[in-house]
Amino acid sequence: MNIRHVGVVSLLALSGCASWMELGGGRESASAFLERFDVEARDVSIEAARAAWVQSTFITEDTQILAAKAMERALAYLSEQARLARAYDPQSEDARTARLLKLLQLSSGVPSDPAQLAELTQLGARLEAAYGAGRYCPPGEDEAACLDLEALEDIIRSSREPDQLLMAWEGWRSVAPAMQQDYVRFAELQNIGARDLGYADAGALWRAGYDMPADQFSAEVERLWAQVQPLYEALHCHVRAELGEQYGQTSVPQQQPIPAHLLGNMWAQQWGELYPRMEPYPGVSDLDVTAALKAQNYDAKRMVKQAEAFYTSIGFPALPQSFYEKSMLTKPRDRDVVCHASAWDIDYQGDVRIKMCIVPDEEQLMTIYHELGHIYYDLAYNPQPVLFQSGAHDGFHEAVGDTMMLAMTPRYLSSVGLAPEPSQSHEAVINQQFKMALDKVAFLPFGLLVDKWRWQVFSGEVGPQDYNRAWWDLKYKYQGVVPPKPRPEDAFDPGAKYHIPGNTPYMRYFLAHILQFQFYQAMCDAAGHQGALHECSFAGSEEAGARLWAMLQSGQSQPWQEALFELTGTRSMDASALLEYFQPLTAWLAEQNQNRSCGW
Ligand code: X8Z
Ligand code: ZN
Repeated sequence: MNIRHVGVVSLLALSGCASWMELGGGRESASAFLERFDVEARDVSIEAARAAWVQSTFITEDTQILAAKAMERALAYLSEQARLARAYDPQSEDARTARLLKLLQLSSGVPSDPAQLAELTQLGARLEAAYGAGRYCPPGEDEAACLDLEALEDIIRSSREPDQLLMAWEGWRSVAPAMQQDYVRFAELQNIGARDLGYADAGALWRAGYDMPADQFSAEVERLWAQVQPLYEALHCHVRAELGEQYGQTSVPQQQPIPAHLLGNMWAQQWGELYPRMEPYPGVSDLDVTAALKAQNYDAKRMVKQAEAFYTSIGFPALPQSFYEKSMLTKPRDRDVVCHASAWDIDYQGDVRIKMCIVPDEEQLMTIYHELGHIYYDLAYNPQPVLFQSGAHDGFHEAVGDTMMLAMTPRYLSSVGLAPEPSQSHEAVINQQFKMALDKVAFLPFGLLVDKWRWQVFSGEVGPQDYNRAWWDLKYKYQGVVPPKPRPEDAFDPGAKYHIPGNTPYMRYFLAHILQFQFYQAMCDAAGHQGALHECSFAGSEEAGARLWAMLQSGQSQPWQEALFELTGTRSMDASALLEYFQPLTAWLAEQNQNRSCGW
């Protein structure tokens, strides 16, 4: 059970009172059981969500304890219900009831021992808080010189001084060693829960959530990676050559992996920040959205309104007023918060919020689009029973907002005043594609490796002494990046990435980066787009919006293959839409790399 993203939890733990069976009622029908569960589950999960919201937006020891307690109650209720659900045979029920039962039966995965469950939720809350409140204090300086993640990320994004970059890169990682011991135990406890359900370990449980056998899912992931790997390697080759020119061949040796602190992102996961310094055709079609946001004095709320306007242009509803009242859009000055962006559906019926520390730049604007994708998914499936209020699979949830980003073509940006009149030249196309690839293609191996690491940790293939070595082995193998300097003995670098202490599964983002191109292609078709895929923007097309909305409304009520089929006409995830989109860039990169020796 992913305790941060539990989704469904509830208050009325039957353990505290006589169960309905003991009261002599006989066994409820499956549908009566599920109806009662739906009512009760809302109650406890809403309480847990409110406590988690307060913890994340006001980190103190007290909020941490309260959030852990609420989560513990919720999970205790949920696992008890999941246990009771196992008394029913889905085979003898109608399809809808059978799916609800199956989802509930598999929805737990926490230890049944109350002391272990309490320990699990406390560790979860403590890890989340440690990340959120993390700071790097340069040695020999006073408190005022300490830097939080946002300040350190700022340096990684904008500095071109290797020493500064190294300071920020190493500095942020200094928050993680203190987490390792907690994380070891946290993983152990999750394994205990998964084994109670009959899974080999927590990784196997996570892989089981995709409407197909877990082994087949692993094979699917490999297949998708094989489709996109050549494009990633071509991009890597070109970026390495460019960085070699900028920092010198000694700092960036060609034919070797790229030092991770030079890629403009704290985790080297998306490289879009490098764009201005390696624009393929300098000055052709200005795509500097950050400069436009700053020049026009955009603030956080206006950026969110801007994103909302995109969604309403495709026929999605306006956001509820409470969204603006209850969201946390900027970083409060007076307290620690978890700045990592997230979207929340507090009550399963319209109390939706986002939590972000928005500053006016392009990356943040894109993240707002991403978060609103989650919010609209929530709003669309709110009429469903809670057990169906999830993405068709978790990658679908992550893909919705990203699909909108693909439709933010230079023409669209120009129409909203964030870019000048677009140029139609081939040079302009390459510029735009290169910029998109720095985010979307560069991300793919990172999206893949985070859970490859976690799966190895859960299975025991990698023990605590090897956590860091295994992390960097994967970074080397898939991304072709290396740490700028040998890492210290006690380093726990995975802990410096939010989703590890935050316990959010990560393969969803890899899948989303494939799926979003499939969604985009289908929406472009619905919008009647003719011509090359990368030229399409479905902004303003209610036809495109209606197709997507229909899929969002179905939530997790059907296997994801069916949801995908309704939108795209195919039942499998496939990278061919991504490859089609990047065709012009693929040809251009092949030319650029002609006399280079690629790989590492
Ligand atoms: O965590 C996120 C979102 C919230 S679901 C901001 N993303 C991943 C990350 O930041 O590592 C979006 C892209 C990948
Ligand atoms: Zn997300």
